[in-house]
Amino acid sequence: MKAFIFDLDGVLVDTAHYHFLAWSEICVSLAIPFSKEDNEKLKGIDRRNSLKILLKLGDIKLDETQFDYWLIKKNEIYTEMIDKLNRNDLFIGVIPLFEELKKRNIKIGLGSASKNAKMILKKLDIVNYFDAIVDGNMTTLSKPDPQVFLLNADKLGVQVEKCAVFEDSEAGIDAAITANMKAIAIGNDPSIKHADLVFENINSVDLNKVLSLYDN
Ligand code: B16
Ligand code: MG
Repeated sequence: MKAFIFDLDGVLVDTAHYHFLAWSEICVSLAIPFSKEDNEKLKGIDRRNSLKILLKLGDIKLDETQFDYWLIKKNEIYTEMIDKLNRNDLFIGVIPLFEELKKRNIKIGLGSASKNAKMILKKLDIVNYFDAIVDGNMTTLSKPDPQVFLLNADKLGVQVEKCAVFEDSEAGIDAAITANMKAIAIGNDPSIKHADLVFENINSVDLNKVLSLYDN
């Protein structure tokens, strides 16, 4: 039994861009200099830890109440931005790949750091494709810790060596490697080049190349 576990933001849908825009607004309010390069360090990192990274960047200290205020604010901005998300926003190639995996009896998992993952899957109308969903509400440790993927393998009942993880973030690729799973990078950022395979986007995934990573 094999399983392919997909990250959500930046792999199946371009919500990574909205995370960037929402954090940019927060950074303007807090006068933190924030670039696209800085944003790479936030990909795959949960909300709390993302804010911690940004505060360090701006050398800012907040008390707990202020910290929670900006967390809530960021999520309000982000969820408003993705309010109109629908099936057309899926990256090209997602549905054909999922259909092919179903045909081949390869299980499909979702491994996302996002607490909004289920809501997004519903908007995209793809919930039914997944054999197991693990999101930021079910984990206590953020990527690069492998918890999100290990929990997924457990739910799927598939051995870690038989799982391939599709990720756009350095933290996610590192998590997959630590989990002893096959690490498939999606995108062209230099920080994910150390994956077992790299594809520019989900539409260019070569299934035979991924399957050639398996012994059988
Ligand atoms: P939320 P993924 C991650 O999702 C994003 O890459 C990351 O930028 C975001 O901070 C994190 O989810 C938490 O998201 O604020 O919606 O709970 O890439 O692991 O699917
Ligand atoms: Mg991602």
